Amino acid sequence: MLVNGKWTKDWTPVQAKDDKGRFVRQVSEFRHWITPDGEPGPTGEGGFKAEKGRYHLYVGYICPWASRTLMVRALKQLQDYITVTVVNPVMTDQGWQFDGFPGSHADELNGHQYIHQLYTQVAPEFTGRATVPVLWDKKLGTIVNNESADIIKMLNSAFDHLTGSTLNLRPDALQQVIDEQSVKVYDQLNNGVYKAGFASTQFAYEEAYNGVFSMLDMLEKQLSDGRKYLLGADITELDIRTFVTLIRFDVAYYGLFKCNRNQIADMPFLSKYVQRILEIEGIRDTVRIDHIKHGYYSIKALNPNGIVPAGPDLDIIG
Ligand SMILES: N[C@@H](CCC(=O)N[C@@H](CS)C(=O)NCC(=O)O)C(=O)O
Repeated sequence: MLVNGKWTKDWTPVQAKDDKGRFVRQVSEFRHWITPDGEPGPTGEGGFKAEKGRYHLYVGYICPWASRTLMVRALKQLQDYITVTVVNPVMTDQGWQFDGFPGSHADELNGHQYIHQLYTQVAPEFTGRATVPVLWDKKLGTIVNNESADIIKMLNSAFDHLTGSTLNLRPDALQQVIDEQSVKVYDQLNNGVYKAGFASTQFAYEEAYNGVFSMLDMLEKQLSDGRKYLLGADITELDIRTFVTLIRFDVAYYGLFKCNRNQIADMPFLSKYVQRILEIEGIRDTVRIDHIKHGYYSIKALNPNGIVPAGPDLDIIG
């Protein structure tokens, strides 16, 4: 991580822990919003008007948080509006690096070698972890936002007047239920698998493991009435938040994070649901199993010898 703008090498995936050994995730720092007219959003400053070609996403295919921004970019047909750079999924002792892995890119925009250099370019005294995703403004040469929960919301509406997209991932009538369920899905599933993987006590691990599987059981039941998506016939933000963890589950979380009661492949409704979402136009391009596998298994604290498991076979990806 960065401390007063200087890279410190003792990177550990356990960002912080509480008195019971629970993993605690860092709060994001850059919280401006792109809006149709450049007016300020719910947080941060104004001046970030939606414009074609002005904004850029730095992402990793390994990363569920970054991947949800890629999913919304695809669903909202923003590929021609927002450009993308993909980092190398293998974590180095300087954090995320550009280039050097099939499907990753050099940083053509800013010419950096590492993601942390983007942060110090904008905030020379930055203290914190240099995470992806980063939503970058090419015009002002700055970070707009590095919190994927904000980014997926702004991409859902800020460009609609330019793209003509009518898909709404947060319809008014569902916003409350999306937000309520998202809190639980985040706590028990998205972040729950990390809490299991990075627990530093048996207690914290078992607590997280139980949370993960009670959520998966609940979601399996929710889908068992034949509905297409979690809240009915149409895809919403809740599906995107859920999918990014489900698609990484069998290949990374089941083994590396010890979430091993069963795989998603053993849950028929969830398996079909994952498949259904993968088949939506543009979504398969946001998923690279090789990045996910090599990336997670490069976390030295959990897998010191760096051996990447051969299995499981994932029929689902094709
Ligand atoms: N709150 C952030 C979290 C992003 C995050 O934790 N990204 C991870 C990759 S999955 C990262 O870049 N970690 C690097 C580090 O912790 O040093 C978001 O959702 O955008």
